[in-house]
Amino acid sequence: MKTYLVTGGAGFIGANFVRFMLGKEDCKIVNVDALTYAGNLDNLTGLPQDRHIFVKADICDKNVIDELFQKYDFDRVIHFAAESHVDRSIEDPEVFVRTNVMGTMNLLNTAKKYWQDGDGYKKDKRYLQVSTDEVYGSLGETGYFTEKTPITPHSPYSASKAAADFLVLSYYDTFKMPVIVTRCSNNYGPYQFPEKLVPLMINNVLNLKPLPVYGDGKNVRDWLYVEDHVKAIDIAAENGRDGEVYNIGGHNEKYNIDIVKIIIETVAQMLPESDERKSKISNDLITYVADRKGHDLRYAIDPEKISSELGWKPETNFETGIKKTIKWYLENTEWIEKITSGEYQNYYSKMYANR
Ligand code: NAD
Ligand code: TDX
Repeated sequence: MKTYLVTGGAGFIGANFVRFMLGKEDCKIVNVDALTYAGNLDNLTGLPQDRHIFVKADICDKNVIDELFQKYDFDRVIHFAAESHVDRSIEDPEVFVRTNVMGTMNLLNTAKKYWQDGDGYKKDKRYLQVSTDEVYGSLGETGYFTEKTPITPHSPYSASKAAADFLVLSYYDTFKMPVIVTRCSNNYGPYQFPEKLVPLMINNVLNLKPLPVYGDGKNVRDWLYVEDHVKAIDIAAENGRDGEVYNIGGHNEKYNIDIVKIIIETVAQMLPESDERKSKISNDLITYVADRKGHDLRYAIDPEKISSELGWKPETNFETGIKKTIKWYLENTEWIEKITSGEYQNYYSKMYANR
C-alpha cells in the first residue's frame, strides 16, 4: 500500500484528489493543510479514518514537515498547497511568495533528505508539483501552450508558481531527484471556493446578485472538469518520466462572457418550477466591471504530450461537467452558505468595491 503526502488537500483540487485516490485504491494519505480561508474540513467528510490522516500545518514549517517524513515513509508527495487566486495576489503578493515558493522549497529539501540513498534515491519515490498554465503567460488569438512555451508569468500568483516550478526542475537537474511538474488549465467542479469565476457566478445567480464580468468578457480560458485533472495527476505520478513537465487540458476554450451566460441559462433550467428565483434569472444580472490588472488575454493548452505518452484523455465535456457542478452547488447549500458567511462578505465587498 502506497503512502502519500498530499499538501493542500482541504482545498478544491486537493480534496477532489484525496477523494478520488481513496476511492480508487488501497492507499494511505497524510493530508497537510494550513486551513487558510481556502481550506475547509467540510471538503473531507466521509473519508475512511484509517487511511486518511489530516494534519493541520503550514508547509513552510520545517519541523512539522520533517517529523511527518520521519514518521511516514512517503512514496509520493503530491503538492497542491498554494495561494491560488490571481486577484488576491494583486492585492497582497507577499504570502504568495512565502507559501508557493518557500513552502515548495521546504517540501523539496525534506523529501530529498529522507529519500536519498547513497548516490541515488530509494526505490519508487516521486514528488509531483501541481502547477498551472498561467506560468506560460498569455496567448494571442491563436496558438497553444506546449511544454516548450517560454515561461513568462504576468501576475504575482503566476510568477510565484513559475519560481516554484523552476526550483522543482532544478532539483532534478542538480540532484537527480525524482520530480515531475504538471501544468493544468482552469478547473471547475465541486468544492471550489466561490472567489473563482465558475462558483462565484453560480452563487451570485442563485442569490440574484450582479455577475461581475471583468473588462469586455472576451478573455479566454480553457476549462477542465476537476475529476479529469486529478486523474491526470495520478497517471503522471505513476507513469510520468522524472524531470519532465506535462501539460493538462481538454481543448475547451471559452470566452468568460460565454461561461457566464451558460451558467445563467443552466441554473435557470435546473431550478424547479416552484422556485421563485427561476423567472428572475436572466442575462440582466451581468454587470461589466473594471478589468483585472495585467489580465491575461487567452490560455489554451496543448495536451498532446500527456495524451500520447501517458494515454490520458479528458472524460467529461463542458456541457456535462457544468451541469454536474451546478447540481452539486444546488445540493450543497449548507456548504456554500457557511463559506460565504462572515469573512467572505468582507472579501467580496472589498474586491468589487472599486470595480
Ligand atoms: P485552493 O485555493 O482551493 O486550495 C489551496 C489549499 O492550500 C487550501 O486548502 C489552503 O488551506 C492550503 N494552503 C494554503 N497555504 C498553505 C500553507 N502555507 N500550508 C499548508 N496549506 C496551505 O486551490 P486549488 O484551486 O485547489 O489549487 C490547488 C493547486 O492547483 C494550486 O497549486 C494551484 O496553483 C494549482 N492549479 C489550480 C488550478 C485551478 O483552476 N484552480 C488550475 C491549475 C493549477
Ligand atoms: O468575478 C470574476 N469576473 C471575471 O470576469 C472573476 C473571479 C473572474 N473573472 C475572469 C478573470 C479570468 O479571465 O474570469 C477568468 C477566470 O478567473 P479566475 O476564476 O479567477 O481564474 P484565473 O485567473 O484564470 O486562474 C485560475 O486558473 C488557473 C485559478 O484561479 C488558478 O489557481 C489556476 O492556476
